[in-house]
Parts: sequence; C-alpha cells; structure tokens
Amino acid sequence: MLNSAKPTPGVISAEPEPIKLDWPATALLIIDMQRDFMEPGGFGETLGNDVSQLARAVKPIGAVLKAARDTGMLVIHTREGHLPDLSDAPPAKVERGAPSLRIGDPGPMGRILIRGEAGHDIIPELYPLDSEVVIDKPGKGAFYATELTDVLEKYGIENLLVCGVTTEVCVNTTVREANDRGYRCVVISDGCASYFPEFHEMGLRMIKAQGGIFGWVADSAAVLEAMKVSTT
Ligand code: TIU
Repeated sequence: MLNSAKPTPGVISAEPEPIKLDWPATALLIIDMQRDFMEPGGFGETLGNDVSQLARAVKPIGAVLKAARDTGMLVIHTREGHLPDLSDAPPAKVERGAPSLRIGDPGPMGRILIRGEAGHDIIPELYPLDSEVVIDKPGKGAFYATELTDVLEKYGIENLLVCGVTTEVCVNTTVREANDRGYRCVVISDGCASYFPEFHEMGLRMIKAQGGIFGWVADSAAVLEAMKVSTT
C-alpha cells in the first residue's frame, strides 16, 4: 500500500490523503482493456508501441473486478473504437502519425479499432458479464459522445474507482472529464499501465498533485482492503 499507516476500516489509503467512499454511490470504471491495446497486431502496436508493457495491469484489475462483483458494485467497462464507416472518427485522428496500419485498415485481429472486430473486444481475463455496463466511446475520454453521464445518474453514482489503459491517455482524459463533472475519482495505480513507464508514473502524479487536483491514487491492495467493509 502507498501509505504505511494501518488502514482505517472502509477508508482507502490513498494519496494525497485517505478517502472514505459511500460504496453504494461508487462504481468501478475499467478503461479500454481491449485486445487492440493489449495484444500484438492491434492499434497500440501499429502506433509503434511495446504492448507487453500493459500486461502488468491485468491481475490487479482482475482482483478489484472480482471484489466489485462480490459486493454488487456497479461495473462499467469502456471500449475505444469507431463505426465501420468511420463516420465517428475525425480525420485528424485517422490521419495522424505514421502507424503501420491506420484505424479501419485490416489487421490480424480484424479492422483496426473498429467496433465488432476481434481486436476491439475486451481481453478474456476481464470480459464483462452480461449484467455489466459497456460504454463504446469514439474518443479518449469516456464522457465524450457517450451515454456515461446518463448511466452514472441512473445509478446514483458519485465516486469512481478508475483503472485501465493507458494511464496518460484514456485514463487521464476520463479522470479529467469526471473531475470537471464533480465525480470523485480514485485511480488504481497498479491497475493502470502505459506503453511508457515514465508517462504512467507522471500520469498518476499529475492526478494526485496539488491536493488531488484531479483525484486520488491508491494501489489495488488499498482499494481491496477498504472494500472489505463495503457491505458491512
Ligand atoms: N495510444 C495510447 O496510449 N492510448 C490510446 O490510444 N487509447 C487509450 O489510452 N485507450
């Protein structure tokens, strides 16, 4: 755990300070744990990245996901991707850089970052249950052009446990969007990963700096410890 002090039951040992959450008003938000980012042959690799850097987040997310399922917490998964006709993919996104394959091109896991293709799907280890919410998003943030706000309002959610990939891209963008909308975000440090370890580190520091300017950061052990009393 980040803080060496003994945790108070139900309080997450987080930085910059411990935080107690109202559990029924808390959801687990898992960002973009898709084959396109995690596996060779997908979008992440076409951008020139070493996708093996992301594998470390799977187990911690799996542990928190299990605890969320056991305690009946609302679980929301997101997937970044586009419609087959690319009508929701801005040219600025499709055309940028010099990837080996562009969004919509055929790859080994189907068309790159296109909804319904194998690469767009969530990795088997963290596959959503039918009862869980899956948000398809065309952007980096999970609020932009999605129904996420409606879902959170419907379930009375005020707090988000956030994890997924990548730390400085879709996780950070979503946390910033959530912060502006008034949600408390606790980012699970070992449940996030980046193709660039130094960006992961800085991405987390940016969130918790200045008194938690965007939110709180805690590791999965601290979150799991606090969740033990979530239903008592
Ligand atoms: N490239 C990169 O680091 N991330 C993305 O393109 N999307 C997400 O972070 N999901």
